[in-house]
Amino acid sequence: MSWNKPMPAEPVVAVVGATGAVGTEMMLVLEQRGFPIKRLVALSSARSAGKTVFFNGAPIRVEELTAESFEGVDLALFSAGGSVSEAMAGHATAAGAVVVDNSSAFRMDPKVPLVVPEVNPEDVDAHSGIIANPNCSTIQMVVALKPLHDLAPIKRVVVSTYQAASGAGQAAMDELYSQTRDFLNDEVSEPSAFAHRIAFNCIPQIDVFMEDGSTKEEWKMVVETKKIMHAPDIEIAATCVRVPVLRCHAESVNVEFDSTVSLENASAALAAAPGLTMMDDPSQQLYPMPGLLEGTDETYVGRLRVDSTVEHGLNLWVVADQIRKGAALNAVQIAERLLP
Ligand code: L14
Repeated sequence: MSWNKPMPAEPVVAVVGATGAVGTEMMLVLEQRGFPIKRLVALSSARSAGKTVFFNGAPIRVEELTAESFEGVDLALFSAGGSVSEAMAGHATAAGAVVVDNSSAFRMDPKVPLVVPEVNPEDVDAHSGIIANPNCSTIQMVVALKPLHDLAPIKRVVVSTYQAASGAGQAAMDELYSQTRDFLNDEVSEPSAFAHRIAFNCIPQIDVFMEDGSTKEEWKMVVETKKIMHAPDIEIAATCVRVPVLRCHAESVNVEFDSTVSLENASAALAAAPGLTMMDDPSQQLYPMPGLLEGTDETYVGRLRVDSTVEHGLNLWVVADQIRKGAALNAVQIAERLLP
């Protein structure tokens, strides 16, 4: 089954999870990019219903999300966690809304396109009501891998992530702040958003553990990258680590190609790639840093160099804002592809 209801030029847009870190950013990105909107519907759990959010300067009362919330809605941006998406996305599509879902609920469903507009924009066209927004760490990695893979097929990737608190939501960002303050005051505060103290620490666990000893976040980077890049043969080894940074993820990425890729060609291809900015000048100590790129829209690459320990290898360092390109911006870019 494919989707044959045309998207109006000025859709009615619902944001599910409108009071969360990503939902708030989604509304900001819609506003900043001048997305044509007839009416914005802000939806949340009962806990946050009744709050006021602002869109284009106008106050909007947040409504409680129910199965009936999608009447008259053309486009629904979901960012309220996997279980909410599982329970409610079907009600949205049944009401005629196209869903762009930021959770991991549908990403690996073969009927659901998983899209990074710089990499596989055409996959949007085959949707049957739901389009999935990839995991944040995957998004920024494939933005950088795609132009390289177009130069010579990538055989293997070894990635280690340095992930910001924001991936775990606003409460996790708040915990990083308050715990840091407590730590400096010699006070011990109990962790709640993370399994362990995040202030002055790194935690090598994001999401739950799988049977093979990897975490689900690591598994997502593997399977999602293959799906987005249409490259089932790329081998990927991932280690995902939470670091005490607010909202940009960084990644050390080691890439092994089938054949030679010169540093010059790689650098030129990355510099020309959409959504990507090279920030790479060792003589000026210039490279992207997660603490200094908050609020930006690009994926930044630096530290590009040859890995001479393998036949055709490169190393790079990739940084992007997790709430923007890693979530809200990518979702809105997908939504833009749906407009007539
Ligand atoms: O799969 O805790 O969208 O940083 C994004 C961030 C899951 C966990 C996803 C985190 C996630 C996550």
